[in-house]
Amino acid sequence: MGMNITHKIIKKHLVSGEMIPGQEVGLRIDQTLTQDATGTMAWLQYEAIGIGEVRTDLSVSYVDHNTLQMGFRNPDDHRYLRTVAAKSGAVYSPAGTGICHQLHLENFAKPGATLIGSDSHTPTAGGIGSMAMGAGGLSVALAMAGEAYFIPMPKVVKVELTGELTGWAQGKDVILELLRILTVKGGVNKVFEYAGPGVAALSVPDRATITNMGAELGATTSIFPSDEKTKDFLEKMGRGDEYMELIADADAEYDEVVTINLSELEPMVAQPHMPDVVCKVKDLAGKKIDQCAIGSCTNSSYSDLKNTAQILAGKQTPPETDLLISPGSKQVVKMLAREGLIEPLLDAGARILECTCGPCIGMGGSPTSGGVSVRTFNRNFEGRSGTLDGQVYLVSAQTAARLSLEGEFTDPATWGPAPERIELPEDVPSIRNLFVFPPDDKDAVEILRGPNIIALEDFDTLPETVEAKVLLKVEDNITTDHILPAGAEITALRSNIPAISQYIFNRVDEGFVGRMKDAGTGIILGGDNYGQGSSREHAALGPRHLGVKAVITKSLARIHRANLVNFGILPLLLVNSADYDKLSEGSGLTIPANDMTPGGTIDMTTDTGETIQVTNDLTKKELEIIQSGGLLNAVRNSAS
Ligand code: MIC
Ligand code: SF4
Repeated sequence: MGMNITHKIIKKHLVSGEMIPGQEVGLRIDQTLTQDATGTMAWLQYEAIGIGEVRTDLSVSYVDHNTLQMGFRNPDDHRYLRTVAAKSGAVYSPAGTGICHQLHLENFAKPGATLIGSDSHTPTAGGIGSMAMGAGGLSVALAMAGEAYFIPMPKVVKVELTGELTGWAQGKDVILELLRILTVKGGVNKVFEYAGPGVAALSVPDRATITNMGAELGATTSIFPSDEKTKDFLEKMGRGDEYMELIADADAEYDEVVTINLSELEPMVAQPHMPDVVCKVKDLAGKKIDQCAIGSCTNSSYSDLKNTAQILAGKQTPPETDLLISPGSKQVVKMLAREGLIEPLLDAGARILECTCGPCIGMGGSPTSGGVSVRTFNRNFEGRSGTLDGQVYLVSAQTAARLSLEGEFTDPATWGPAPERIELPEDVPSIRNLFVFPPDDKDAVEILRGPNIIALEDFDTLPETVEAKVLLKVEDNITTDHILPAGAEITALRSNIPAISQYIFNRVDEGFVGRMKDAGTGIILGGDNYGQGSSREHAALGPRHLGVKAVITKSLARIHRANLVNFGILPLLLVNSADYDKLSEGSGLTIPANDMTPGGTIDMTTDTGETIQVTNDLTKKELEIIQSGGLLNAVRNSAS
């Protein structure tokens, strides 16, 4: 029987387990990436493991999320990341060089390699045929130390692409269509593998947009074949020798199949406040637009911004509509500058920002009160823009550029001829000199810290019986942005768990932290798909610091579930979803934690004497990790 691409890569990297969907597999990891917002914790944990030099083929530490450097905390973080990378043999990418995923695609990602990153959009590198997954910082730290990465063996979904993109339809519209069909929880523990006659014409940046936003399906990752387009991209990036062909066998089997006819696609838009609330752009005609933002790891490539410049050339945005552009990398900016494409952007009224995440994570560029912001990003969760009642819509770069001129949503049928589909130039300029490669003499490097960089505390083992109250009850699809918001003020505290913990759930329920402090211990009750979105392990570390012992839900998102395990919080699943309604804030629960077995069911009792059954999907190893108080304790125990 033939193999699909996902199975080929997993087979080559398998260090434990069997490739049976749902069973735990351990994978050897070739490359890792970290970014500043999650990276300081990841690197502190890496130091705590005490391994010396990284044992991967390549580890890169990017600074792209918070580069505002307001006050000492943020620049101290950057200096720590630079020095710890040099000491540990990792490559460092300074603030402003570009967004981690765009830079990794251009400079380091390899077909057939495994990559994990402490950022949920690491699957961007799937556009070049890497098996690239988002992970918690501790999992990345362990991978840097040469340990395997453990995941439930995913199901493989074949996304059969037929036809060809026409008119204004772009790669972004492919993934928006998939989100419309499958929803934000449709991809948990699945890999989306793209195949079919429609693949050949899609450029690597278009493919990367699609695999990037596969994260919004909750997927383990998404991947494209490595073919002639990949070869051309790598050659133009000066990395032709890293090309290898990687295609599925003709008789490859898949667990599921979804078909999308590219010829039928038209410009799509995700409406507030979830990436799966998708409709056609034309359906919103007449809605006024206050702001357009072009950029982010989803849509900030040379082709996106060249098209933007072409669309804006000779025109100007109306005064009511702000236009912000954050290019994905300095390489993109160099290409635009060389071709005279910066001037039309400036003349149109665009504000060109640094090559960073910027407005995507609420680092400036927040919309006005209740303002409509049309963005080329991947997430439009409530409040993520920094404006709690901001109305964020997600579209392609070409759609955003066109709409920025109109100041309102209009029907694409009125937009005139679509911009050309852009190929990379033959002589792509290099920015390799901007990366800081590790020195030969690592002993001479001193790791520099700052007063806001606080080493991780030691956590207790799990009690035999958990007795605590439900101190927060939340609904379905709670994101890690709900659990711990981003933005400049809070993100500056990512290296200081006691300080950042004070913001846990503050936009959902301001009283939660106070209740946790009064009680000293507590339980969170969630609905379906709890913890979707970002990989930030602070959304588990913060609750752990406050004393949360268990998170009881109908279902959990993959990366957040792993983070709960890593920090010793019990992830329990209601056997009967209807029991969710029986519990409320203040319900007292007794959980016989010691009676738990992998996959087994236990009876919790409530303070009103009711019995509620909960189960778990933990492996033996994961259960042991939780019982020892988290993964760092478990690693230390096994070393002693
Ligand atoms: C995001 O897009 O939500 C982030 C900010 O990039 C996060 C990482 C973080 O919270 O630092 C992610 O996607 O994992
Ligand atoms: Fe940065 Fe936004 Fe991409 Fe996250 S989704 S890595 S914040 S650009």
